[in-house]
Amino acid sequence: MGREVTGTTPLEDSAPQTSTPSSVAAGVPAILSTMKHGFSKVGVLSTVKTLGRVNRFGGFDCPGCAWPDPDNHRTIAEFCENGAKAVADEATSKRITNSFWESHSVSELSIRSDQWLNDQGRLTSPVLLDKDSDYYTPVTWSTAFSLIADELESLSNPNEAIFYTSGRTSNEAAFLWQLLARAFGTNNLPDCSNMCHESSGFALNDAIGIGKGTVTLDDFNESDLILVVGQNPGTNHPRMLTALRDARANGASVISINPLIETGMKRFKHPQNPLEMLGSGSEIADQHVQIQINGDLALFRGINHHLLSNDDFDPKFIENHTAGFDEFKNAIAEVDWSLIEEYTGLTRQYIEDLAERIASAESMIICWAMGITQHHNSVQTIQEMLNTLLLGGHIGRPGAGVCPVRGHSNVQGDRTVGINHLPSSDFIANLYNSTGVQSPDSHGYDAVTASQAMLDGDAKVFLSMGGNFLSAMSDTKAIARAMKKCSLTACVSTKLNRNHLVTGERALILPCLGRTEIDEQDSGTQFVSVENSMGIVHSSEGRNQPASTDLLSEPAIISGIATAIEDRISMSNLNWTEIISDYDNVRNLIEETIPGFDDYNSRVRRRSGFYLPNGPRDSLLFHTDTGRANFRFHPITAINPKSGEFIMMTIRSHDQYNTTVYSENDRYRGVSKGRRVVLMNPLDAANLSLQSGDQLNLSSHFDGEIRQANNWYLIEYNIPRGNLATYFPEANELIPLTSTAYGSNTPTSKSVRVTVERIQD
Ligand SMILES: Nc1nc2c(c(=O)[nH]1)N[C@H]1C(S)=C(S)[C@@H](COP(=O)(O)OP(=O)(O)OC[C@H]3O[C@@H](n4cnc5c(=O)[nH]c(N)nc54)[C@H](O)[C@@H]3O)O[C@H]1N2
Ligand SMILES: Nc1nc2c(c(=O)[nH]1)N[C@H]1C(S)=C(S)[C@@H](COP(=O)(O)OP(=O)(O)OC[C@H]3O[C@@H](n4cnc5c(=O)[nH]c(N)nc54)[C@H](O)[C@@H]3O)O[C@H]1N2
Ligand SMILES: [Mo]
Repeated sequence: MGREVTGTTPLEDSAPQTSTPSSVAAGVPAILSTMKHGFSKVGVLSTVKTLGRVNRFGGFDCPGCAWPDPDNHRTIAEFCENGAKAVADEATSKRITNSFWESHSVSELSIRSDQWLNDQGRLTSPVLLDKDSDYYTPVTWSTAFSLIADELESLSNPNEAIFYTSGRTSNEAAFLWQLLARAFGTNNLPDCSNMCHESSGFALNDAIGIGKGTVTLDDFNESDLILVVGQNPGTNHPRMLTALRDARANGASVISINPLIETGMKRFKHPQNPLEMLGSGSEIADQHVQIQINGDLALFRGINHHLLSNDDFDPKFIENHTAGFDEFKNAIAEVDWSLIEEYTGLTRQYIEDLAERIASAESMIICWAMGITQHHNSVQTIQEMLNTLLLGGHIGRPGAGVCPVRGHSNVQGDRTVGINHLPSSDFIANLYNSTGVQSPDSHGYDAVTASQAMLDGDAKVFLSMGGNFLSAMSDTKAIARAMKKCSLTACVSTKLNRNHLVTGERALILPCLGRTEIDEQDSGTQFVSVENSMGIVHSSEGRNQPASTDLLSEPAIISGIATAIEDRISMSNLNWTEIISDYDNVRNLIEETIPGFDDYNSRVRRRSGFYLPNGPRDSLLFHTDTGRANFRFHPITAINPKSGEFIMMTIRSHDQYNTTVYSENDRYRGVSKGRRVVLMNPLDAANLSLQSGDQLNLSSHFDGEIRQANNWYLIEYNIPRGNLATYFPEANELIPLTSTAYGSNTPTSKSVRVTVERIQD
């Protein structure tokens, strides 16, 4: 029996419904939506119990996003609609049992929607898809581990194996995962941040010597001005709206810079505040800068030029803490305003007025997310925003700094503890001293180069710790070919996803415990730890009964694989079973390897955890080539559409978590009952004699190649002319694998050149 699978999402056969976008975020509809998702999946009583444990001291860390909790009052669990959905999705009472695998072939499953796949519930026991079979069948854990070990042993070189990580993985599991990869002999550790904030890490490391943000939550209360650039917190970081609301109440201004006027940036009603629920809510942004897609480098160049021309900068800070100022100043003494206006879609006057607002702020924070990191010039854009902060001395003082808002709840922690395809020599030496494992010093693959290696036959075993690489990566059809060329693909997962269906010759699904669940090991009940977007490390302990008695924890699965390999080849002198019998052992190894984790086991048991050291924030210390914060100059660029082309961004709807689709409802934007939609400016639509509801085919253009994806529904929407928006992951097949950001190699998910063609009915 062969398998017929494509990897792309199925077409939709009816037009979506549309309504006016909402004017206020959260409020009663958020509570109703939570109840609908929670009660239908988990049941009434369990929903209330489970939600009561999210982000409390002694409870588990919300798997929703990486936004931090207030340091001292985590006991009052803050209600968050989308956090609740993420929790309910894991705590669902539905199960995928052995009879499911008997009655559904892989070919049949592959034509189901992402929502349907996720709706089948939690995975409950390990299953194997054997050579030429179209059906997964149950296997024991020990068979699964030996099979992985057999495949790894048969490789001619350790670099033919890939160890992918997604950012829900705890510090403990992530540390062990990279230890396994390195003990086996490879740095092939691509991870979801390669598709996410890699551009931020790259730009910040080079400019300020740390790849993370420099603010704490308290800074929001002391800030004069907060820029939220390329980010939709109402959907993706809902608890950030509380911080923004409080900042406004304390006198800050908030400016949203975004091609869309996102509802969460308009007004917000806190669902736990009865007075707000009755009123019209609080205004969040006092200005919406409706910039064209990828115009941000040009915008900040215009701003910086204006600040310098008017001597609006902080000479003392620049003198004492920065390098490269004179070069930067000279390089931007003249700017081409017509180019800036063309790329931003804003007038010179408008940009100069904005610069004046920035000049008058005593303290400023710049927040950003995927709207900035997923373009060709992301690294350059981030460094230009940083130049704005450096000009005003907005680093390392209260109310000021950089705030790249992380996505997955522990993506920052995973990187901190060693998930990195480019390990530093210090890290390699420390790892050797603490574990005896000698990491190779050659660079491993990132997400893009790993895909190319699989396509070229240079990598043959793909192992993934969480995530859904197939659907999360760009160029879905290419990734599907890459997966199919592998001899083994094996995914450690909680829920069914498309990567389980587009596989190597053989495939394994290894079901694991989720954050919400009790983790018992030989020494007793364990907790894990995570790092949020502001560098605070804290514990997370599940309290629900596991979804099945056959689940293993992520650390136990890694230990199982490692032990099976050690049976065949000598890889390390580690006793993997002993290490995971008590996660304190893993934390001790982390403490010995990574600076900043002193007394890990005692400090992580403190109620609010502990802050990792942060040079720029703590003491204006910059571990850069110059020992100072670097001004960096880059020429203005933007993705230039050819005549007839649009620039398309691929974004998240309100009811999805990355590739996991909860429902076909994007409530704030007024789109429901369909996801295969294209948002287009009404004037552009009229120009092409199109209107809402029309069906379109989309073609993307890159390097002389054309990719086509058919049957999209047009929705006229308030978006700049020449720009389009579609949802991820449906549109990923249009994003070319080799179209990536300079420096960070992140797929350009927000800058896709496309043409549209109407389907005649
Ligand atoms: N509920 C929920 N929460 C999540 C996630 C989820 O899927 N669902 N995902 C998590 C993850 S992994 C991440 S990384 C974050 C993602 O969080 P976001 O970055 O907020 O997610 P996106 O939907 O990609 O939104 C990007 C925003 O950038 C804007 N944008 C696009 N292009 C440009 C541009 O060129 N310039 C500017 N200025 N703006 C632009 C879009 O209009 C959109 O508002 O959320 C995390 N939290
Ligand atoms: N076009 C486009 N593509 C994008 C983006 C975009 O904006 N546009 N965003 C990119 C970004 S920012 C990111 S971070 C990536 C996300 O890429 P990934 O992290 O690879 O994808 P997710 O959809 O978050 O992974 C979902 C799967 O994780 C598994 N899972 C959930 N919880 C757990 C757990 O606790 N343990 C384990 N082992 N597995 C678990 C479930 O099986 C679920 O099906 O996608 C990227 N892709
Ligand atoms: Mo992300």
